[in-house]
Amino acid sequence: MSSNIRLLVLVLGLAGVLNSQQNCQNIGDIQVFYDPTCAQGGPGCNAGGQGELFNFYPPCPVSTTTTTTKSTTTTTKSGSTTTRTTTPSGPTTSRTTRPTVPGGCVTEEPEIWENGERLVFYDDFDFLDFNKWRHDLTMSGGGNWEFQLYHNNRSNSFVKDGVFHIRPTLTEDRIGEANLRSGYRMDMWGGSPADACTGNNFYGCERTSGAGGNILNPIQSAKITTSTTFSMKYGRVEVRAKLPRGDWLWPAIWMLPAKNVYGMWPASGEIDIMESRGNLNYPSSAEGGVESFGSTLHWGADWTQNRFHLTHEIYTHPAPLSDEFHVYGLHWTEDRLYTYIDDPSNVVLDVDLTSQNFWELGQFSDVYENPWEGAGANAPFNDEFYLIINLAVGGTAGYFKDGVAGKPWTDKSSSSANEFYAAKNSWYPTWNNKDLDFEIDWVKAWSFQ
Ligand SMILES: [Ca+2]
Repeated sequence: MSSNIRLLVLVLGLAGVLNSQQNCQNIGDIQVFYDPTCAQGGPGCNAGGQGELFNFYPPCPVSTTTTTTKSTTTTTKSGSTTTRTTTPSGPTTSRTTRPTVPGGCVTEEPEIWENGERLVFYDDFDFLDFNKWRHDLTMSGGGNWEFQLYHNNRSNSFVKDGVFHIRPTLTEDRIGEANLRSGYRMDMWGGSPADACTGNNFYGCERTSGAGGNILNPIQSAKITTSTTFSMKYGRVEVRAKLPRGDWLWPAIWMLPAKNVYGMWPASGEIDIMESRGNLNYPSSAEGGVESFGSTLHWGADWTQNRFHLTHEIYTHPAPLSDEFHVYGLHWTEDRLYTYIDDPSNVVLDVDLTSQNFWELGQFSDVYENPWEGAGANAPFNDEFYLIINLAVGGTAGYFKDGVAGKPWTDKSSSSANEFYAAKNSWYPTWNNKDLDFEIDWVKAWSFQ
């Protein structure tokens, strides 16, 4: 498996080198091919990187082959994509072709099967791959008036030694405390597509410190998503991660609907694989701190009617989840959705998607329309969702409960961020530890077909 992935990465990397006109590099012993049917670009480099003018490209793909080891095979075609499925699922190999070069040359992405499941997304974080992830850029606070802003900055999101880190920092360290407090206009609108603010709700793209008496978002952090690159319907997700330790940190691994086919949140659902509190001493009666995490489905006929408490479970570990890496998993079929830690047998949240539909489960008032009318018992969890990894701080939606563990702000206050920041001496020292970062070793997703 891993060698195939490395090969794919190698070929993609090679294409980048060979298509460059200016940055010829010595590519050593890597074999390259001259293929006139693929030659579309300008002058490239020769194999030794000496700068002679030839167009070298990775080899055109070899012929498509499909191997199945079980006898019952069905074939479906959709456009140029051919998929062969063995029933029941067993070790199979199939390939998908797609044109990538004008003129008909195609490249193949080998399909990788593991235990009868097809790998559809994989990132080992050898580098921060912007073809897989995009950063949110916003001060909107997740709709919860959380205290962080999200931006695309290697101080807050970076790869080191094959591990992706999200590290919270103080905004005052970038703009100064006086600017944090008053008269400083933070503009995240951006000037190009890659810079563009991703969330303007709740004044997410532009704020001025001191307006309304509030400081700017006092924390800088990061949120990455596959919203524009990858989504999936049914399958399995695993994320190997080490949770952050520090008061009022709120790390999460979750999924949102790619298309909102049943309407706005939470009508189209939300799948929270893992969310946790970074506090070391947070009472279990309030669902625990860094030794615990929650798995939750959010769904409802209206944002005021979110019935998440009916599909919510807490897992508590014998030790802080910041001490070691663990695998946080989701197994999602048409009939059942469950989350787990480390092994699929360690089930956390388990939701039967067949016994009743979510309209019945939620017992909604007739005041509301059923957004899932005629859509199947598992709606809204029957469409594409994309992946999200983020580290939030604080907020006023009740995730951190008023009066618990010395929480220095109240949710109903009109200046909760000020209250949080005024108590910096109580929480910032807890961030001064080697486990502050939210660390992700890898992310994998499989399809069952
Ligand atoms: Ca890794």
